[in-house]
Formats: sequence, C-alpha cells, structure tokens
Amino acid sequence: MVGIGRSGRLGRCMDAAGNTILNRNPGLEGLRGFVRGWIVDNVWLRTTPGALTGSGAFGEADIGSRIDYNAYSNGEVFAGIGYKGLAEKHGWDKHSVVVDWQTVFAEPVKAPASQPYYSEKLQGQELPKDWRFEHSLLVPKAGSKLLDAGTVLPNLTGPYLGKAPDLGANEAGLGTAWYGPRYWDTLADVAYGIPEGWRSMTKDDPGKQAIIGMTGAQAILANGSKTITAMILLEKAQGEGRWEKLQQLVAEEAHAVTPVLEFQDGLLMRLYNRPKGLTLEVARIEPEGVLHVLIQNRQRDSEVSRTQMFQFARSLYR
Ligand SMILES: [Ca+2]
Repeated sequence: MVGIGRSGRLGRCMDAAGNTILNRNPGLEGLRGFVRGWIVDNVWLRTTPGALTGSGAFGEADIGSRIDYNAYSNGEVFAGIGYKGLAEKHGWDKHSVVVDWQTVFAEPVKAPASQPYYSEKLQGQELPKDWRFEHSLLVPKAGSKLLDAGTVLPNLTGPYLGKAPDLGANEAGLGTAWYGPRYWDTLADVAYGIPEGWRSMTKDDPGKQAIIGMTGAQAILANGSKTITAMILLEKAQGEGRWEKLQQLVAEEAHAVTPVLEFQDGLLMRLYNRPKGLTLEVARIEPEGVLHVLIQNRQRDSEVSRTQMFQFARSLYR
C-alpha cells in the first residue's frame, strides 16, 4: 500500500506491514488501537519536522506485539508516550532506520507548500494546487537506507531482490504494482492495465506487427516510441506438460538479472539483460496451456525503464 495525504485516522487494533506512508503533518492518529497490532516493514514519513504521530495516554495492555524494521522521518516516532523508554523496554525498532524523505525515493517528491484546512467554502471547489503532493509511485532509490532493510513476513512478503525485502510498498528493481483500471482483451482473453502512453497494436495497427517482428501473438502493446513492446501469447499445453513449459520459459540462466520471481496468483517473472535489450519473461499456468508474455525494452537498464515493464506484467489478470 502506498498512502499519502494530510493526516489519517485509523481504527482499533490493526497491523501495518509493507506500507509507504508520506504525510505533510503527523498522521495515523488513533494510535491507541494501532499499537496493539504489528508495525513492520513500513516507510512512515512526514515532510515537516517532529514526531510521526501525536498520541493520547495508553496503558500496558495497549502495547503492540511487534514494532520493528521501519523507516521513520524522525527518531521520536510517537509523541507524548515516552516512546524511547517504551521502545527500550519492549524491544521495538531495533532494526528500524531514520531517513530523509527527500532522498530515499528514486524520483523526486514535491510536498505541499501550504497547510491544508477545512472550510465550507471549499465544498464543490477544486483543491488548491499548493495542497497537493506531486510524486511518482515512491520506489526506493538505489543505495538508500530502505534497500534490504526489511524482514520477510510469511504469506505476506512478495518477491524481492537482494538479501532482504526493501522497506515500504515497493521493491527497488521490480517497479510497482498496477494502480488503475484493467481492460479485458477479447483476442488475448486476458485483462491488463495499459501504462500511460501505451496502446494496443493488435487492434489499432495490425499491419505494424510484422515491422516490429512480433507476429503470432494474441495481443501486442507498445509505448509511444516503441522502445517497449509487450507480446501476449497463450502457448497450448496439457496436464503436467504445462508445468514443464512454465519452467522452461524462465529457466535460462544466461543474461538473467533476477532469480525467478513469483508474483500474485502464480505469475512467474524473470528479467534478462540480453544483447538486444531488457527482456521480462512472464508466464503462468492456465487451464488450456501457459500464458506467456514477452516484454522487451530497448532502453538502458534503470529503475525507470523497468517500471513500466513490471507495471504491465503485474497488471495481468485472467
Ligand atoms: Ca531488497
């Protein structure tokens, strides 16, 4: 989850794991219930100085079971509760880090210049521009303290690179999840999100499939400059043969830059840096065979050039 905003109020007794939270002011009030759950693997930042949340008094019965492996913008995490003493006593945040919100993300974040407020006069109006955050999807920056600073939570942690998961909602090098609508492609019999500037060439431009050397696919998508192309195939196979085919598609070791990554619903991916460019092989077992998506990118390997490839692959749904 990536959360961003002015402040938030959460219900009682909840866990927070693998979130990226960026507020202008202290957020996540209602801490009394919050600290009874887990707070693990989060990035929790505010863009103004001070503790991350104010808090009413609470007793020993409210203390959470596990608060650790987080990145905070301020070492005094919870105001007004004697946080440092409690952390010592309960062993909280032994592996947590303090970071600067302006330096930990791959792309710059612009915080709101002025203080938002509520007024009846605002009803029906567009919010003032200087109340808004301007930001990308808050992917950790290479070399930042967020990298490999998390811990694996069984049944919750997704695929990751390096020796441990990164803190927050995103793993550096694996782009981001897909946010936004998905479209059902009747030719490919699969649903996917279309990244900004991409279009389907199958429907719009069938004659151009041959030009980019991708024929035989149920669907082909490309970004505006055609530096990234995605080809969707359904490879026929039956029974156990489907598992063999699935493994073959991601088995090649030469030029591999990631291990085999397992995303949601058994969607396997592996990134290669082949002589003709970055290639993301995507495969999943289907009732009638193996869904095979080949995403090729002629740009140099970087977080930015990987992001759309992974976003598209992670949007696939069938
Ligand atoms: Ca990592």
